[in-house]
Amino acid sequence: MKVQLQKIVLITGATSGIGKATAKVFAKNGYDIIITGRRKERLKQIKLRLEQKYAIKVLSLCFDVRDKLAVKSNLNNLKGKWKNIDLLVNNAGLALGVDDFHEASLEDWETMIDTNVKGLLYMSKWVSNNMVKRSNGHIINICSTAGHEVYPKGNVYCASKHAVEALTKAMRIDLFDKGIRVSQVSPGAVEETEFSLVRYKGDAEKAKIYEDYNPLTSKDVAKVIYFIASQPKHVTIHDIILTGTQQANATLFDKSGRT
Ligand code: NDP
Ligand code: 8X3
Repeated sequence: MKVQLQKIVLITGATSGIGKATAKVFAKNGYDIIITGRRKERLKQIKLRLEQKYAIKVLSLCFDVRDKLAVKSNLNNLKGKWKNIDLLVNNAGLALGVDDFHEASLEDWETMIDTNVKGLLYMSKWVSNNMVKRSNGHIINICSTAGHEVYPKGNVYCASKHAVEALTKAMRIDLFDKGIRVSQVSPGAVEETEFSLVRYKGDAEKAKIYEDYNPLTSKDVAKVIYFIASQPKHVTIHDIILTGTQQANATLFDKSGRT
């Protein structure tokens, strides 16, 4: 069967890390893409670079996925071909803090839940509505090994990713008979991202967590997302769990040095 490529891809959180690498892979493969994030200048630069290098079209939308009304109005205001999103990559997300449960900050918890869970819900609700009308579409959620296992001091980040895992399944069972595929990818530790710097709130020393083992790179994950998206329409990949070879699960690392 001929592989059916989607035409319009929307990637949330494309200003850095996995989202940015994913935008590049899709651009390289000829897709027109919508990139989102809160940092306007970065979005502008990425749009310029991808359009020049790959001769594709990029639409950049600057909004916070936690802002329900901003999500709705940005999606409702899409014009022409951009209205018909064929692939939504729900990537925007973050961890904040590495704290024992009783000491963690309520504000950090709320930010993680609002971004990783509610932001994903807002995006998916409005995009899937349009997909159902066209009986076509694919949603790929970025989960984590933290969506399958919990680890010490990971409490609410792990819970938010367990929610993503549940929502991927819930969305699939409600959407599969309407022609919509729902998948997820669950990476372990990934470098070439701002994940650790964000988690440690800008403390570059604490954020150096990848020095004594080889984690995944953002490109490794982007390639897997592309693989999931480029399967023929009759194939749905439910989840791909991947880690660097020096990581065995959410807690077990070989930190004897980079191989
Ligand atoms: P980065 O910090 O590099 O990227 C996060 C992206 O999300 C940025 O583009 C950021 O854009 C965007 N973002 C964060 N909050 C918001 C918000 N409120 N509204 C809109 N955009 C937002 O980290 P990663 O690339 O690592 O993270 C991407 C996803 O991958 C996350 O869901 C993360 O949980 C997941 N993940 C990461 C792993 C890792 O080890 N790095 C492993 C497994 C999963 P901006 O700041 O411009 O808004
Ligand atoms: C990010 C990977 O191990 O920090 O989801 O939870 S980890």
